[in-house]
Amino acid sequence: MAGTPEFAPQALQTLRRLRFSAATAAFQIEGARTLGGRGRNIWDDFVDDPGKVIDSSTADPGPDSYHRSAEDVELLAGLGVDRYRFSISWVRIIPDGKQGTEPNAVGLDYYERLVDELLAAGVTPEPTLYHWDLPSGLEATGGWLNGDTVHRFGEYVDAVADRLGDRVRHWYTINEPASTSLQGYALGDLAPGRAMLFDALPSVHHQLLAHGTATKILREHGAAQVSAASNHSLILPETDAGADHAAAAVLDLIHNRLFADPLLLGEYPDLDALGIQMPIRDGDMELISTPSDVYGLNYYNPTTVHGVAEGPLPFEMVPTPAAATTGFGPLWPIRPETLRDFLIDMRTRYGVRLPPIVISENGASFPEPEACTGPIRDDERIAYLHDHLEAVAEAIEAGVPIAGYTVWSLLDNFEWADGYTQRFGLVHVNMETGQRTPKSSYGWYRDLIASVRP
Ligand code: IFM
Repeated sequence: MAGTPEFAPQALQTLRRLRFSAATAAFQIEGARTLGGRGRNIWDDFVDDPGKVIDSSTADPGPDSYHRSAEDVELLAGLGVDRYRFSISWVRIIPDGKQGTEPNAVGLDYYERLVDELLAAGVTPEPTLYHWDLPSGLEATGGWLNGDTVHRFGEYVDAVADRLGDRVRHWYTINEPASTSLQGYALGDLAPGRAMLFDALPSVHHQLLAHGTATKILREHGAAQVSAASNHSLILPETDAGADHAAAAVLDLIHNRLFADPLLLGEYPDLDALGIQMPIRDGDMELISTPSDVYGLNYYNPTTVHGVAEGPLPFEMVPTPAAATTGFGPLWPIRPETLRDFLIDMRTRYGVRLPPIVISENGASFPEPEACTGPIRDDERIAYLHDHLEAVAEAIEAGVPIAGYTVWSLLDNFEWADGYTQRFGLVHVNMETGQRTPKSSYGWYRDLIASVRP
């Protein structure tokens, strides 16, 4: 195709070392919110609260993968990905999330069928156990602010591992704990929609404990690879002023190090300046830092901040200077070299404690129509993915261990508070009919994967 970016031969050679995947998440693609004995989660509550989702969409039916998963598997097989990162809905398995609830066989059957279909198609399943969809019954008792949620998560993981552990060897535990703590509990723009600012931070500790708990359980069930999927961003000061540098250091602390340090070093960074005390009990830090086989890292864009002298937070996010932006506008700039720089920083910060990184999400949304009659030419997405993969290759060449790369997303889907207004898919989905139409980025990713295979 004219204008399609090419990789340099050295970059292509480097990319041969990666395993390739594409990702989705249960609430964003399944629909069928009231079927199969499924219970309610915090996103059901969020979408049913008028005004919370920008276009009032409810994720149901959305891509309707609950009924159309066979088509998704066919698309994955056509793409030639090594793996598929999907998520399991907690409330399809334990509908009320509570202690002592019998696991729901219909929910387990659904995921077992999906796993079997993937394996039959030669695609390795890599499910995520928690992608933001906490049972509503647990949010009512404090959600991730309550340490008891960790035990309930352990029971759910046990039920899933009992059913799937003989076939699934690769797992993600908790997706983007930073988004849940910062946007869900501190600021409230994601479910559960609380706005507790720094009081939200115990939710960090409990999610990390849930990760450690799940890791132990999954290992007992023979898992070969377990990891959280942590979202990170390179934080840039707006100017060289001391106040902007100080603001960048604070956001780097609470967005990046607050999650990576305990996972990789077994300790929190110094939080005294923020007046935060984590509810740490004996043995917690060992559990959280149970060695992971890989470090799952979601990366989309850098974040630029400006120091704020007085206010509830010591920083304010401002647009990053960039040649181009995604469908989200100036706060979601396209700066691929910041992925390379962030990966190199990870290696510098964590040295030999850093296991191979898997890029567990990377991708971009661009304005695209709801209905399409033929393939959509999404050259901007191709350029975004190409340039970020080039950044990954450069990081590998600079000595960062990187084992895999995952596109977000296989399908257009429900983009949380942004509803259907942001489309991330390699495959266009008509949200009225569920019809799937591969975009040109699908063909591009397929050809790239084919070209780096022996
Ligand atoms: O859609 C989300 C996904 O659920 C988590 N990571 C970021 C994606 C794009 O915003």
